[in-house]
Amino acid sequence: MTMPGEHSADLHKRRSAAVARGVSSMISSYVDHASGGTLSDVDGREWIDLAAGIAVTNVGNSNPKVVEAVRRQAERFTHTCFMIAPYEGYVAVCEQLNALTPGSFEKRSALFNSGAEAVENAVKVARHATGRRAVVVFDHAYHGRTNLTMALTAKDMPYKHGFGPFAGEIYRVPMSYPFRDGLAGPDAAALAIGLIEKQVGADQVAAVLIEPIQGEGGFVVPAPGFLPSLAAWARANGALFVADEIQTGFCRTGDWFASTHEGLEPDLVTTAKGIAGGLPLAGLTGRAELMDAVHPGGLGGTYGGNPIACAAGLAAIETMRELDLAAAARRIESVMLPRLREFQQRYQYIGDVRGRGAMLALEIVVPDSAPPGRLTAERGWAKGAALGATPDAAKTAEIQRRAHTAGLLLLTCGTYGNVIRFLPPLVMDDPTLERALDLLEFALQ
Ligand code: PLZ
Repeated sequence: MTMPGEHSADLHKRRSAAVARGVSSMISSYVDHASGGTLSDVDGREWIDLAAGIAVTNVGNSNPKVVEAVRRQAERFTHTCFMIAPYEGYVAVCEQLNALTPGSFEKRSALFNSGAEAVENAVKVARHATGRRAVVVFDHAYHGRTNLTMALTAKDMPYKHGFGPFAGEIYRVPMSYPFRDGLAGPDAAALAIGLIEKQVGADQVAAVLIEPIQGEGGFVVPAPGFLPSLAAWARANGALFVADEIQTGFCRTGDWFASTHEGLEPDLVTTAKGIAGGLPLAGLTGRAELMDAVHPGGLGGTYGGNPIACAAGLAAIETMRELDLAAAARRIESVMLPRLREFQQRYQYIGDVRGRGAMLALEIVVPDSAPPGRLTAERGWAKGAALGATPDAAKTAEIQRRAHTAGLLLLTCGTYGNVIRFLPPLVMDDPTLERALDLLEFALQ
């Protein structure tokens, strides 16, 4: 961790006396203001932002349209509770979600405060609509920190450690992880499906819940064919296919949603993060007959779809459309990916470069543990060969520390803590992006 400036150090003292230790921060500098591509701390230092608040500020921080929408709505009314006295903003956000999520069938949506809450409600709807209980999730999955979503999340430390007992009827199967399993998508799916059928029972499954590209678990992009095979199995067996698009959604991967990439039409989709330019808002969208299976009053909450958050959401969505931020994410990929591959050629400890759009990552390994053919990157090596690519979490942390010292805000992720991930705001301009890559190169040296 970098040495904080004077004002940050003062704030840190106050924080230590006031804020619970369990809530930690990646850096010890305190933010004063932020924009489309940078954060400035209270001591006047600037950071290039490759975090976007964990894939939230896709339209940039304090995006002018979002700020104006928030201001106007705050002046009209701040809260009524949609369950008490409804308002247009909530309806309009649901209309947008229904139109933008994949699938041309009739849809309905409901709004919540956080990603975890949206996922919880996906499970509620899936169980209610199917009359079944089992929920299938995957290795490395991340779905939240509430009790039910901790059960859905894979990783013990820090998310689950000491917080059990967890909710029941959750079953975990292997994820397609090309760098580590060397399996083609349909083969990886057959493995997962075989386990579901033998250990859970096909007719017991309410939902197969998956991140189309895993976020916290390591930016794991499943091999082509994995997701379509699972979706087809779910359809054939009366289970719902549920896509958690909380991190991948809202233009992040070069389309409105990552499911679109392989032509998936999930029965239910969860959204949050990028939806509202930084205000807390989350959505659950799905086939009308499934969503409407729940009795009136069965879904809701005091703040879900708060009017200010909805106004911000509408402004953010309009901005994504106007600026074509899906194309912007593809452009970010075209700028970043060649540089990342060049780094991979130079640094043997970069085992894998992966991701899509503005959701890219490097997996850091112990070089000698990797198979010799690794750097050709075409996965021509034998099945499972990369299992020898020992994760190097210490080096990953060191790279991150060096980046932070140089003024580049970088996140890590992964079950083994050895993945460096890049989540720039989608409005980041090319010079800032190039500068970020130069700083990354410095950190990698
Ligand atoms: N599903 C796919 O990525 C949130 C969590 C950070 P909430 N990811 C960032 C942390 O350490 O708490 C996330 C996600 C996916 C669900 C969630 C949960 O969203 O808004 O944090 O509840």
